[in-house]
Amino acid sequence: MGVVNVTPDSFSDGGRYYARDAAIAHARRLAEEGADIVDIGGESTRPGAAPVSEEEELERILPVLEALGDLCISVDTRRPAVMAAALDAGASMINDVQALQASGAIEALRESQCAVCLMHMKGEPATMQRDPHYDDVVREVKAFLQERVAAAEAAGIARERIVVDPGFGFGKTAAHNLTLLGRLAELGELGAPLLAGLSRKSTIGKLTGRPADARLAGSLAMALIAVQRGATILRVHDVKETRDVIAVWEALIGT
Ligand code: 9MG
Repeated sequence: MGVVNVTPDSFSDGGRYYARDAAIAHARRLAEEGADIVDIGGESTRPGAAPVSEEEELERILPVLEALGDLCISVDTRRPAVMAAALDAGASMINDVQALQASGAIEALRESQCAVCLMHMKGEPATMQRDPHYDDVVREVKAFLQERVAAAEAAGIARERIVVDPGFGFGKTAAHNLTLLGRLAELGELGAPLLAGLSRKSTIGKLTGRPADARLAGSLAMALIAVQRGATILRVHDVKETRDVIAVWEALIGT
């Protein structure tokens, strides 16, 4: 899954794809590099990001989505109205960092056949990194995801449509993220495909001392570890390089 942020203030690319044509060209480049899914987002969820209205979010993503009808597009949104509009415009997947907890979110998806990513986040984006605490981060994230899968299924979203994600960096310290990565296989017990988004995140910055635009090597290491522990979808900025790493690993496990 390649990332396209149609935002002026994303942590990872600093707004380079905010303009419609730049976002479309970037999505096409990621698909050519081997992304099976392109994840388009119009709201930055990094702490401190400026709030965006529903209208603005729609204005950012819909023109991009409409120009990419031939690709498998995921839309990263927390808003039911944006989910519904994105599905009308041809999105195949909704990536919700709030795991369909917003009122009306489940209903927005129920009648469609789209896939949905249910992600764990502790707290709200603006404040989630203020001293997050867990007794056992893996157990708590797993219990949350289990509950959200059950809620989605009970509301009529078939299990085959659901992907789960521990939400690296969303209300988690670097130590929490490393524990989750190390024990990622335990989340495989939920029986849903596992998505991991570690690309360029601050834990890599903490481990390597590098800024977001110099975290490629760290991101590739994280991606490989995630796949080895059961992730089947990687949300990444650097598709070509990630593909190469996974191809080398797959050649080895195929021997
Ligand atoms: C939107 N977004 C930013 N980081 C993410 C992650 O790790 N997972 C998912 N599903 N979405 C993310």
